[in-house]
Amino acid sequence: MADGRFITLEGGEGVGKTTNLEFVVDRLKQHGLDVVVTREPGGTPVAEELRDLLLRVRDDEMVPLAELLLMFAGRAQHVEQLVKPALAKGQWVVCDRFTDATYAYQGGGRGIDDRQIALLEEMVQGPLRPDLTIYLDVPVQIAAERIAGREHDRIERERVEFFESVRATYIARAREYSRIQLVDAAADIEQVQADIALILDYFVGSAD
Ligand code: Z5A
Repeated sequence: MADGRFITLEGGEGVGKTTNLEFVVDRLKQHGLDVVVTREPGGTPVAEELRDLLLRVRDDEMVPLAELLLMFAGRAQHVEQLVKPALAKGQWVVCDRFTDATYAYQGGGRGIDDRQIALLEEMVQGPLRPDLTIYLDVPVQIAAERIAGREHDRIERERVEFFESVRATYIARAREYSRIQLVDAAADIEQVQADIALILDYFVGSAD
């Protein structure tokens, strides 16, 4: 049986991950692939409960280390119960956010040292890393305008500087890791999806 592949979608809030997730899945299915769609935080019942805990707006402040550990607690459940078994069955796993988001939000945004994140990444994932990451890049102001009318969760209520640091971290990681493909997602949706299609078709072609 052919090995599965692990594809993640990343970006700040409002960049179009939800909008483009379905497009990614359909494109992979057109290639005849068996696709599983999931998300983080979340993806399994326990991890979805932790997601609720992480994103719910409350009066009591959550300290950055607690936020980091909860992200990885949910990831441990998700990786063991869903991601690894699906990959072992030869399925292609498409995940809305993964550990690059931890480096961007808890690292870039909250200021937690990358080495602490890397320790947890190793503990929870072992050698598992995404095979391909599509990073949707949109300037913070434009993304904020796109989701202006929505109710914001706990993390979405952060200041502009927080989201600028998140974006800068994603861009730096896209320069560092060749698996991370940056897409200009401020362009119109047809152009964004044409760019995503090119990346996916090339990736699928080279994965045979
Ligand atoms: N988080 C973390 O801190 N650490 C971690 O390790 C992980 C996550 C894994 C939940 O993520 C939060 O968890 C997130 C990071 C944190 N918090 N924040 N901020 P999420 O993925 O569930 O939530 P989100 O990032 O806030 O998703 P979102 O708000 O739903 O945004 P989106 O899915 O990227 O955007 P969208 O809903 O597809 O599009 C937004 C609007 O723009 C919509 O009206 C679209 O029609 C429109 N749109 C989309 N594309 C275009 C283009 N190209 N042009 C014009 N308009 C467009």
